[in-house]
Amino acid sequence: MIRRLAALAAAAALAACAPRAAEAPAPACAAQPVGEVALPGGRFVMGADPLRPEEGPPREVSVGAFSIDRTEVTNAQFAEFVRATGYVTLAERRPDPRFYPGVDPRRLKPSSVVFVGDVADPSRSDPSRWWRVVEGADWRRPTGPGSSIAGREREPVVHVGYEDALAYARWRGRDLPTEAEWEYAARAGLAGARYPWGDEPSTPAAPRANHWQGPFPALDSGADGYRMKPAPVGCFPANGHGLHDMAGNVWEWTRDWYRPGLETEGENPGGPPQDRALDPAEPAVPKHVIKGGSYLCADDYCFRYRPGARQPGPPDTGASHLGFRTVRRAGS
Ligand SMILES: [Ca+2]
Repeated sequence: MIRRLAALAAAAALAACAPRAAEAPAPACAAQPVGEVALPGGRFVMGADPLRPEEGPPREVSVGAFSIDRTEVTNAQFAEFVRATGYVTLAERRPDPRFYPGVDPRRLKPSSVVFVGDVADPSRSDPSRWWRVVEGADWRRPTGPGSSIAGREREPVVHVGYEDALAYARWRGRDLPTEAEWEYAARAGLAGARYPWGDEPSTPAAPRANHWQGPFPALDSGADGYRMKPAPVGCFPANGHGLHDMAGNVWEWTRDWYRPGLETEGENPGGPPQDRALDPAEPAVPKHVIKGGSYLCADDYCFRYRPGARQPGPPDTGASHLGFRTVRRAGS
């Protein structure tokens, strides 16, 4: 629970019962893209044009050939995994008191971090106002008891911790991407571009990603068709590699350990070793890099639905805006 409560601070940077606002019609997305895309790999500039200190300095790295899922893993796909294996996610388990010294074991209950919103925090200084640790929230019950994923089978699975995502990937004979692989896939050859599709912003007339429109956390207008919620995967245009939702929708786990600044180098970089992982806001907890931003990213606050953006994710903590996709490396 300590980590989950502390995760609220990290979640703040990632991202209100906000007043109801007119919601644009959802973009047409009749057919769900499926399968994977084989990428040749190669050299590219990672962290190009950094807007925040942790995103740079830019550096040229190379990745080998790999395939990557066209979309984020969906609730339907994760349900198939659970049916086949009986897997129980971290959020569904009672946290082990050994890993939470100093916490009353009676407080350690299955739970996850849910965005609940707040309209009354103009300073945006207290993320606990719009995030809650909700007992009983998990991938099947995204907002807690009483909620369900019925009718949301095509949405990305959320409330999955790092080991949950990795277990799914292993079941499919695959892996989670390294940060370099993920960013190479997201940039799709557009060197230095701000977004996976280029430099022009997404607009309500031609939305390119599911993010937050309006002042955060007071009002998401939903001008992209999805107000304060994930979209079904593949509803927004693919990038040049045929990959959907590499910006926005939900954050995605990567294998790399997080440090505040790029240190990846050379060929097939995998980030620093675990003992060098560092989130300055919570130095005692090694965290993984998460990429891509989410439906909560607003231009006036988070603005991290960009390939170069990165955040630390506590491995034991899922959230209502965090999912993943998988890769398979050539020869593996
Ligand atoms: Ca949206």
